[in-house]
Amino acid sequence: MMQTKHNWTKEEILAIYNKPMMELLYDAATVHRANHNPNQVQVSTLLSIKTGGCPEDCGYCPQAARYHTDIEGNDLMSVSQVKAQALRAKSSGSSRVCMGAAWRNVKDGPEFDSVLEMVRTINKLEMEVCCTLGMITENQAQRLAEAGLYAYNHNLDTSEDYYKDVISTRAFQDRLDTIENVRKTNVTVCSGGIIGMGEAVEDRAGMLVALASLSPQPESTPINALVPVEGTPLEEIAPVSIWEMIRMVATTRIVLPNTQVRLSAGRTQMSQEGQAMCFFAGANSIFAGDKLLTTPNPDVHEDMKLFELLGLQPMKPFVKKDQPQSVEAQYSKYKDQAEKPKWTRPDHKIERNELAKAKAKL
Ligand code: SAM
Ligand code: DTB
Ligand code: SF4
Repeated sequence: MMQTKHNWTKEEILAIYNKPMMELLYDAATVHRANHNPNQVQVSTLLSIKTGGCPEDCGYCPQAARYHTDIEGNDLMSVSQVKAQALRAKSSGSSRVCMGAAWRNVKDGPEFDSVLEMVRTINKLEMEVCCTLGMITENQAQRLAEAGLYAYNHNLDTSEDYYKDVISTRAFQDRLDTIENVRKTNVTVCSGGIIGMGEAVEDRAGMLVALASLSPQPESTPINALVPVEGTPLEEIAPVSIWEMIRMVATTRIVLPNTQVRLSAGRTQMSQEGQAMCFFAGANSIFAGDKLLTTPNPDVHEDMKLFELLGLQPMKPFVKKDQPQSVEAQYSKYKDQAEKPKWTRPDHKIERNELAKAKAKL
């Protein structure tokens, strides 16, 4: 097996990203075939277990309380609701459920205990369980691992430089710290980002430099195209072209050869042909189901028709890594620590975020 390279420079990555398209596709497909079965695609279903009302100011996000968007907020779902949704996802061909909460960070207490129970419940359905709950401490990561969590999603989202133009309520380093906490457990890391937020191509390369330097590299990497939502600071940004998405997927595949590259938000804007090019370029996972967290996603039957057309098969769960054991709550060796983690709050001002916040108050 080829040794994974962790010390990519921005220039090296830009040189790949900017290759003539046919060469880029050929190179990416070659790396893909050397490391994965090109006819298998992993299918995940997203479940927003707690929607809206988030205290953060992420410029892309419809769930930030400070912006006025049309989404309907919800308190934490119950374990039985989550189980019913997971069963639906399983019957439609998903091998993984990813539970998202609009939290800045996890707080120990009854809500986190309930999330741990959701993790045990889905793991018992023989599905991979992923959570994306914001920043977490090492103790919280250990508790999720003990409950049977398979993956934790925490995106770097963009380059360290551009991060400061998108989010003012936490720092890029906070993201890296959470990923490091997850790495101290046997939970796999899912981390990627968004393109089409007005960043330069250099920022896309910068994000890949940071992801590639993680050791080990993330086991999965979502590539989202911004879904511009009315009321958010990025509402008016023009959508990225499919060619940029293909270049980003291909470059990610080359720089992170072993990761599952997930075609994430933005698929409703992509043609079947465009998505097929992304699969050829090395994407081997999708989010399925008619909703992402709050925004629309292609119909699952349409996705399955596309799979059939292309001869793609949904991947079975636990192909890459064995199913974790779930320890029941009463046998847990970890306790609430009522920790006060030192997550930063840089609180610098981002003009477009301030404007969107002011508009929401009118
Ligand atoms: N609150 C947690 C956090 O931020 O890590 C978890 C949920 S958050 C919604 C998960 C990811 O969704 C973000 O990191 C971002 O990559 C993606 N996301 C949010 N809004 C998006 C949008 N409008 N378009 C594309 N991706 C988006
Ligand atoms: C990821 O990278 N994309 C997903 C998942 N991880 C949590 C979320 C996409 C959200 C798109 C906007 C929305 O539906 O609210
Ligand atoms: Fe909150 Fe996550 Fe949305 Fe940021 S991306 S506002 S942290 S839910």
